[in-house]
Amino acid sequence: MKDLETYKSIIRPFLGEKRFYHSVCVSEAAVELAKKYGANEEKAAVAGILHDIMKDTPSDEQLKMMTRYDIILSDVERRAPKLWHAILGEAYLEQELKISDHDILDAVRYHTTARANMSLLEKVLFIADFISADRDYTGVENMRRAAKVSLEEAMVEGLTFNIKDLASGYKPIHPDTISAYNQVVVMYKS
Ligand code: DGI
Ligand code: FE
Ligand code: FE
Repeated sequence: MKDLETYKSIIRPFLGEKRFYHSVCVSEAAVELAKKYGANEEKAAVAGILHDIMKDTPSDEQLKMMTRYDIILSDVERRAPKLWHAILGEAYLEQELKISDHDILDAVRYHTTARANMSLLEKVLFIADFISADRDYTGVENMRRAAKVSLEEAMVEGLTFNIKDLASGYKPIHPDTISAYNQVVVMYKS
């Protein structure tokens, strides 16, 4: 694994100004959460800086790259282009950047949908993406409060926010998102 500054310069040409700044902010937020909740800080920083590496790549290019990496999309995934950057991101990091650390690869892969049985680092990145310094959506203060309470509280709030938002626009909800939601809600809210 290379150091954070090297990965910062690797992602720079892939991303616009705003997305690059977002990635730096998510990396910093992930380190803060890692410190608070005992995850590996170096892995949190790297996962944060790399998590959206494919986000500014045009959809048609993302599709071509996914074919190249033999990625087969489910029906829901095919209909939800916003999920592609996480799926493709993992493959790109593994195949091209030669990252072999599965904590980091999984954190990037599941940073958008989440899933059941997430690792500490997966949760840290998922939540860091919600509360990074560049975020200003309605409800961000509630998410920042929840992240101070516990990772589980933040997961419940984040997943509930996502599912409400998706359903209100009649968007398909990925089965991993539903599984993650059911698990945290059953464990921590009932
Ligand atoms: O890449 P970011 O914008 O930083 O954040 P992200 O990777 O969490 O992407 C958020 C987008 O992904 C947002 O527009 C909602 C969408 N999304 C998240 N979960 C699902 C989803 N879209 C669909 N269709 N289904 C999901 O389960
Ligand atoms: Fe993302
Ligand atoms: Fe992001």
